[in-house]
Amino acid sequence: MQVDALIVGAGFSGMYQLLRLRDHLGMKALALEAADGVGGTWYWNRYPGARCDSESHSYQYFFDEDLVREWQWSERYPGQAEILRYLNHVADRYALRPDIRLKTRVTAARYDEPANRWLVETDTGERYSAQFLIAAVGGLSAANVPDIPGLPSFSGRWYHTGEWPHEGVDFTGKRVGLIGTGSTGIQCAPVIAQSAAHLTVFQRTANYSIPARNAPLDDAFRQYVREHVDEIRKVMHASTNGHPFLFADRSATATPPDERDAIYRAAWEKGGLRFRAAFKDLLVDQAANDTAAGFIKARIREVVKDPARAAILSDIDHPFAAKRPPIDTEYFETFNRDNVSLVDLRAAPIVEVVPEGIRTADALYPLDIIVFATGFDAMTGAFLKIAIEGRDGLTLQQAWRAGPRNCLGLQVPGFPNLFTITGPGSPSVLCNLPVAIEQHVDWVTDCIAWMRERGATRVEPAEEAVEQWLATVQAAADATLLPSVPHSWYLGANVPGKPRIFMPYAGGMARYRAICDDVAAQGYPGFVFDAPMRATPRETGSALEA
Ligand code: N01
Repeated sequence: MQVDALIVGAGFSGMYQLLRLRDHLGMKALALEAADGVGGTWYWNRYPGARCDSESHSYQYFFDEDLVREWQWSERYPGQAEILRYLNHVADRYALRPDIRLKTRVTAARYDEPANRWLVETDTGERYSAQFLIAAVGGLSAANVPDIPGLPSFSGRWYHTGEWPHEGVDFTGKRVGLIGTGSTGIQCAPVIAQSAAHLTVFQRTANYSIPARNAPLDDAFRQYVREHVDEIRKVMHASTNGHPFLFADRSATATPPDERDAIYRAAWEKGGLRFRAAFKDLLVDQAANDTAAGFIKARIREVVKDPARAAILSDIDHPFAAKRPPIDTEYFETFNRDNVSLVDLRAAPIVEVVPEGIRTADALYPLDIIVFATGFDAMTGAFLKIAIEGRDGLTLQQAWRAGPRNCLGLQVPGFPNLFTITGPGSPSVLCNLPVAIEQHVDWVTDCIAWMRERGATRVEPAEEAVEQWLATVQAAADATLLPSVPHSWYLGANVPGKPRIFMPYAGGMARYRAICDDVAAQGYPGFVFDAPMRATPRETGSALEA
């Protein structure tokens, strides 16, 4: 089947890309989706307690103000089922379903240079040909199950949170082992503990978490959102992480300790990711960060009654928010329950899984169910799972062997007319994702429209621009504490053999948007087209610098 544009994925990004290309540019566009429903992340991540850490009024599309006004979120943070309902509503409201093929996994895509088309293969045997290929596959969609010896021998059941069974898992009367204390493990532990006979949490790296303070939304707040759509959007676009609040313009180190403590206490009571915005220097100054870290560790020790457990949970080895900061509902309180135990894997690592359960260096833990909340082959995994072959037989695996290389996180050299939505090298996972997604999709759509107006049929980034952008991404990371955590998935450290490169652009969403806007306004310097409108090298230099 021949189309103008083929989109891989029908989550937040794939659906919006389909809408923009089809309805705004009049292109024949088609989205291929492996699942048997739309929703991407929210289709797959059905684990107990799955909920978004972004506030619901900001975790939605903003391209259509009517859509914002008509959808009613029920809670401060939307749960998985509600987000999936929302995305299905979007699919229906904009009549996207006729142009989405479900249960169709893209397995391979090869660029045919003479024809200037992408030839795409799927697991259903169907073949597609498209001028543009848009990978809207998500940065956190390739599940990472650690290669623990003996796992196949386990006599119970095991599950990864990102591939959760649709029928759910009944923990009643079961001994459950949970591996992983990232955002996901911290969300699901309290919920599993409510129904399991016993929950054993296997902690490798202790983690910070801020109380989410989730609550039902009242009519007054919903009314406020309906009346302030434009203002809310403006704040999200001006903010570092795409959230509907700005970082306070004050320094933690310059604030007197009593005053600082009162600010932290208020932020703790308010809850959520807003805590991180209490001071402007938490992520750039170790001394400032220490004040936040100290405050949170003291709260953990206050909440957790058993001093030995409190010590293990608060023995955190990295700066606050230098790994993705989780938010929770009664996570630390869960360790006060009689049916919950905590295993410190730093003291005694997992050795193997045996038929009866998990054996660490010093004990055997009998289990009926193991839950892996062990994260994802983040940012690159989902792209690399597809056998993508660009010009001259270059595969994406080869091109990214030493780490992802691209320009603006949007285009890879040697892969003409391939666009990656929220790819590595863009703010992506550091941003409230719908904001990052809308910005990328709009940029791609505008670029294609610009090409069509000028008769260009092919675009890819110049090597020089890619080098410059990689340097910009590295410099942005180096200006923060983020690359200082050796075991962070932002660096690819959670997947054995993965190159250690800081992957997301850490210069902030607002700055990134300005760079992308500048590139577009200058006629796409750094990108090479097959029509005579190439930008000058001088322009190339200015637009992509940090
Ligand atoms: O995954 P993670 P996640 N043995 O990689 C541990 C998004 N998200 O699914 O830190 C023992 O952060 C690992 O330990 P360590 C969000 O962007 C969004 O929790 O590597 N432990 C860590 O504790 C988030 O950041 C929402 O030492 C092992 C955990 O598993 C991203 O998803 C909600 C291990 C993995 O933590 C990923 O979060 C939830 C092993 N072999 C999540 N291997 C929203 O709000 C790994 N671990 C939208």
